[in-house]
Amino acid sequence: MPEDSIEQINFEEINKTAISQPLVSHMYTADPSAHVFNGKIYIYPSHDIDAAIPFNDNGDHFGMVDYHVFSMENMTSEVVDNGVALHVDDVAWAEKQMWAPDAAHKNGKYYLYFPAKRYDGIFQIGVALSGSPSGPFTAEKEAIKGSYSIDPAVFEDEKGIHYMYFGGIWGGQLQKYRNNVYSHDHKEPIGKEKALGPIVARLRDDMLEFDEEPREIQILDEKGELLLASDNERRFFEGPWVHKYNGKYYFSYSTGDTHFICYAVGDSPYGPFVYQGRILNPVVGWTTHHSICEINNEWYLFYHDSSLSKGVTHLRSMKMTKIDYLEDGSIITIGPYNN
Ligand code: FUB
Repeated sequence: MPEDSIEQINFEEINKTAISQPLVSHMYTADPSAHVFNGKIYIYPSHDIDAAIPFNDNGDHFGMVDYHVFSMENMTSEVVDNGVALHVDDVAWAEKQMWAPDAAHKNGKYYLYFPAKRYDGIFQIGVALSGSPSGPFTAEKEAIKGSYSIDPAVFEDEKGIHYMYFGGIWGGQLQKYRNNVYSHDHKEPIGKEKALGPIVARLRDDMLEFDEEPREIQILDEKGELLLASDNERRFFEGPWVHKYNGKYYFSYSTGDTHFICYAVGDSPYGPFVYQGRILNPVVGWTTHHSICEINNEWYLFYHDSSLSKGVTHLRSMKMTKIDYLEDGSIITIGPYNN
């Protein structure tokens, strides 16, 4: 959403028609990754602040410095803020911009995965450990070897194998990589060039490193062709997430500059995934970012918007709403303001 359209929005009307309200209002939270651990709901969002950094296409104004973990006994109970779970000052390799995190659980340990900028301005993904899902977490000394870009999302399959999905273009720097190698000269593909895909890598058994070379995921159109760079209403921008429903892998993501959450479906955690449609129409604020979580046999979308801050793009609030599937497995598109 262009910044200059903010004044046109009637926030009272928006709030009246919104399908859900912020989960918390004592602080700004975004990019919520939700999980059920030991029968309880845990949400791992970004913690938005006003870092007084001017807006730009690199997203430098998203100057977050720490994470809080939120928990809920069930879908209707109070949302508990468990305090600071990890601060950038306690991460040796990271300088700034603690962006969208995710978490995983294995063998009684909890792992917080997070992107941050190193001192040379390059994004990498780190991991921090805790004995509790709500933290506090202790970060590993180095970022995950071979990781790059932003927005880690970890999916666990039925065999207990974990896969990390990551990547985001523009400020997320994915366009600077080809075959996992950085070059300042690489640019975002344009026009009829193939769009860049998100990246996936299986995690090692100890959850601290990749167990294989990261590989690029293919998102195909209905004819089996890779989505093109010019197809910006469908191509991957950032915010990957994977869930499994009725035996199929659902890969969902943000289209960035066109502000949709879309999804594509495949038969393997590595894809290819075939584009299916939109899950969420644009929200107030430029970014859109989500997670999908099954809770008591129902499926929920966790997402954010900037309505509480009256449209300030980097001051967002996490929300949740139910997802409905049709019999053929397609997801009914959600209009965040009943639109
Ligand atoms: O929160 C910072 C960035 O904004 C995230 O990493 C992106 O997905 C977008 O939501």
